[in-house]
Amino acid sequence: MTRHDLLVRNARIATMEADGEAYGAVPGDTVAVRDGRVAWMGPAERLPRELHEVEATLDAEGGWVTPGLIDCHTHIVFGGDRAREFEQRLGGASYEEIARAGGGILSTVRATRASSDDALAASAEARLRTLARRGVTTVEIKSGYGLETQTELRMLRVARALEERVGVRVQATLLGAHAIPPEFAGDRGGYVRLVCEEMIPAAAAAGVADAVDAFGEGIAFTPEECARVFEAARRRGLPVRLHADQLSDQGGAALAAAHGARSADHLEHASEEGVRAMAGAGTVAVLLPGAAHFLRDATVPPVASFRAHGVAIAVATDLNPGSSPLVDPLQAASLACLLFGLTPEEALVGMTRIGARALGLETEIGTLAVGKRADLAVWAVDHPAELAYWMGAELCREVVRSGRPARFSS
Ligand code: DI6
Ligand code: FE
Repeated sequence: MTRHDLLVRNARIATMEADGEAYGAVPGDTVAVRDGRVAWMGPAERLPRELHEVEATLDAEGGWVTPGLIDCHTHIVFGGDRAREFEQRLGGASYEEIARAGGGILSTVRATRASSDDALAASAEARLRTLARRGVTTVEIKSGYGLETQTELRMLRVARALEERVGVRVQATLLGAHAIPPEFAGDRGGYVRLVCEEMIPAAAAAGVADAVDAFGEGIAFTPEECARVFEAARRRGLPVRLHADQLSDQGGAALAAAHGARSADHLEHASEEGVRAMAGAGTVAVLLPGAAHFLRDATVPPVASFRAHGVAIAVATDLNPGSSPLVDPLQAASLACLLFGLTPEEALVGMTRIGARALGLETEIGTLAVGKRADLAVWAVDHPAELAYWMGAELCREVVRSGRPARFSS
């Protein structure tokens, strides 16, 4: 027996698998874990004999057990904050105006370049611990506030090291194409070449990136520039994703699909044609309602069209200092319902099963199924819809990662 064996008792079980009961609910009150993986689920009286001899048990006290939450789009590692810009925006300045005046992402770039690795790690760790306490067991973290090879790699290393420090599974994504840094103002082509010819190869050689992302936007990178970044990523065998059609329709959804992107993210302004292309390519739509809320943008992504064409929908926090300082996965689920019209079940499936797909991890995590990693969250709720219903409640009773309870008592 190893300490990765565990029995979760007195639980109600929402597997988040498709094609069954709502929330993938299954009968039974017990989840048995062997060697960090789900070995069996069902009623306690039918627990197979060989699974009885388990040292560790966890009493869910009648609450629901779900897969651990997956926050598949964050920018957790950064220096400083942008609270002053928040004041400016409330005074009437727009996000784009602040960005064009050299604030916005570039103000975080200045703060990040000036931060030590230890300072970056400490502030990111605090944010990640908050997410973890609130049920997150896997997080994707983007670079993108270095905009020079050395600092981008530094961010990716800090992100990866958080896996060990916090115990949350981390996927690191290179977002060198996030903004044009000041030293390349007037030489966009030169910066895109740096991303393609130096940054992506260096990140691939160092093995510090799981994927490559780009910010396709009027204030950021053109479709042609994003395409060049994607081609460089493909040459190094790295999967791609895109910040697409957030503030305007740039054809981002179709661009992401054409490059076989795992996901296109935001999509408030995505066209019908783009949605159809995503469906054809199997590209996941990652919705980020925290950004829409924080930027006070009432534009709603084409959710009915995603449903009609069978585009899978994920939901994430987009935790970042400028457009979504949201450190709460269930608030993201709640906002996805209230602002974008998702059902609570869609929002929670989007933070589990589909979040895993956006990261290419769907065979390992994202649902409760025999053989998958025993990453799970135990919730003090009577119905799974409560997870998207309460605003700001602390509902997570326990988190289990690969069969090990995390115990957040300290
Ligand atoms: N994700 C991003 O990368 C940008 N917007 C978004 O939703 C900007 C992040 C920032 O302002 O720092
Ligand atoms: Fe983002």
